[in-house]
Amino acid sequence: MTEFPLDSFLRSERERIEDALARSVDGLVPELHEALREPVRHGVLAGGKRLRPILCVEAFRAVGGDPPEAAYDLGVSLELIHAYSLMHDDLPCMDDAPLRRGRPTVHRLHGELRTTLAGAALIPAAGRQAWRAATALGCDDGCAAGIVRELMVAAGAGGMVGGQVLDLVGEGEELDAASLDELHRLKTGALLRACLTIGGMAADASPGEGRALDEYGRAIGLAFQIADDVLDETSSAEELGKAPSDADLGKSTYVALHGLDGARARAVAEVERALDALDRGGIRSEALRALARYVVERES
Ligand code: GRG
Repeated sequence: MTEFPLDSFLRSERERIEDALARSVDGLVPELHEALREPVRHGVLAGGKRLRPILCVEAFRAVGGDPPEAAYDLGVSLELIHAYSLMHDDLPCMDDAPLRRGRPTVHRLHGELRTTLAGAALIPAAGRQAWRAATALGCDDGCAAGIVRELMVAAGAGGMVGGQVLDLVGEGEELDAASLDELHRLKTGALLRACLTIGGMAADASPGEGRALDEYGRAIGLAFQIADDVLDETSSAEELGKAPSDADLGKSTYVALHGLDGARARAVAEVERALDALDRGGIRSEALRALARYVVERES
C-alpha cells in the first residue's frame, strides 16, 4: 500500500482552511469596533497548524464523503475557540507569553484590554459560525443546535476552561497520573475530541461511527498533549516559536511524571487506541490514521 501523502495533504487542507478563516474574519470585522479589528485578525490569522479544523473536516469526509466549503466553515468554528484560548492564555495574568507561533503575542502588539475583548468576541462568533455552517451543510435545527452545544460544552467549564482552572490551581504541585490525565482531558482534549464529534454530527454519522470518532478524538487529544510536553523538553523555544514551557512555569508534565521514554510510549499507546477505534467503528480514513500519527510525530 502506498504511504499517505501527509505533507501535500496538510498543505492543501491548510490552504482551504486559511480561505475559510479569512471569510469568517471578513464577516466578523465590520461588526467589531475598530479597536478590536487588528487583535482579532492577528489572533485568528497569524499562523498555526490548523489541526482542529483539519480534524473536523476529515471526520466529516470519513462519514459523509467529499466535504463542501461549508465543512471548512464548520471547522473554523473550532479554530475560533482555539484562537481565543491562545490569546487569553498568553495574557500577563495567565502565562505572560511574549511569543506565539514565532511572532509577538497579540497583547504585546495590541495591549491587554483589546486582546481580552477581542478574544471574548470570538466565543459567540464561534457559536454563530458553527450554527451557520451546520445549516449550510443541511443540518436541521436539532442537529445544528446539537453541534453548537457540543462546541460550547467542549469550550466551557466542563471542558477547556475547566481544564485551565485545574492547571492554574495545580501550579507548583506535583499532580499524580490520574489528575494530570483529567486536567488535559479537559484543557486540550475536550476541544480536540469535539472536532471529531462535530464533523461526524454534521455528516449524520451512525451511532457506531459517532462512538468511534469520539474515542479516536479522546485518544489523540491525550496523545497531543503528551507530545506537547515531549516537544517542550526536547525542542528550543525558537523551534517551537513560543516560550516559556509548562515545566518552567512550575506545572506538572507527562515527561516529569513518566520520563521522556515513558511519555513517548504513552503517546504511542494512545495513537494505537485511536486507530483501533477507527477499525472497530468501520471508519476507513487514511487521513485520520495519518493525522493520529502526525499528532505525536510533529515537530512544533
Ligand atoms: C478566560 C482569561 C481567560 C483565560 C482562559 C481557556 C483558556 C484561557 C485557555 C485554554 C488552555 C489552552 C490554551 C489550551 C490549549 C493548549 C495547547 C496545546 C495549545 C497549542 O495548540 P496547537 O499546537 O497550536 O494546535 P497552533 O499554534 O498550531 O494553533
